[in-house]
Amino acid sequence: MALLNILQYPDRRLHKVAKPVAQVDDRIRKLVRDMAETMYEAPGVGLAATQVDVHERVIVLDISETHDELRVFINPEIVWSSDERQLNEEGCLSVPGVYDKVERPEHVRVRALNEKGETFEVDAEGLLAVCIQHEMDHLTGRVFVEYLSSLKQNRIKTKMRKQAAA
Ligand code: GNR
Ligand code: NI
Repeated sequence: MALLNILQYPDRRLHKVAKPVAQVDDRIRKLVRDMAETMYEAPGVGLAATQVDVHERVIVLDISETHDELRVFINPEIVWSSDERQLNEEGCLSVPGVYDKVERPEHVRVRALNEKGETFEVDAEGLLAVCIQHEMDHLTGRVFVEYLSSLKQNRIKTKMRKQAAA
């Protein structure tokens, strides 16, 4: 097991687009274990491979209070999303200390591979739906602050650069 370094916004590597995993093998299973350890230690409810500078479509999530319900999504795709929207306060391990409201579909149906390389689908709503969409955005190079006004984005960039320099 190993703790991985989490890239901090604004870092251009957070905007790279992840490639699909070609084969779910031991290398991917080790990445999943290390990402889970990094997420629990942070602590966070989710982590995308992009955040640890690995540009492959891998996500780990655990929204349980007991931190014992790890969910792994490899090559996730949203196969359906609702017209209904929800407005939720989001945060991100790559933008620590920043929280703001983002509107997203309330329900999504996601198809992905598990750690054994088997296809599964899950219907998600509420916080799970928010987190899946937040993590899938990371895989396409999008950080949640990009949904905010450019004024807010510039303030966040300035604040993060000051924190990084301190
Ligand atoms: O830990 C996290 N909490 C969170 C809260 C609301 C909406 C999304 C998230 S994801 C975040 C961890 C993270 O940055 N994942 O990419
Ligand atoms: Ni995030």
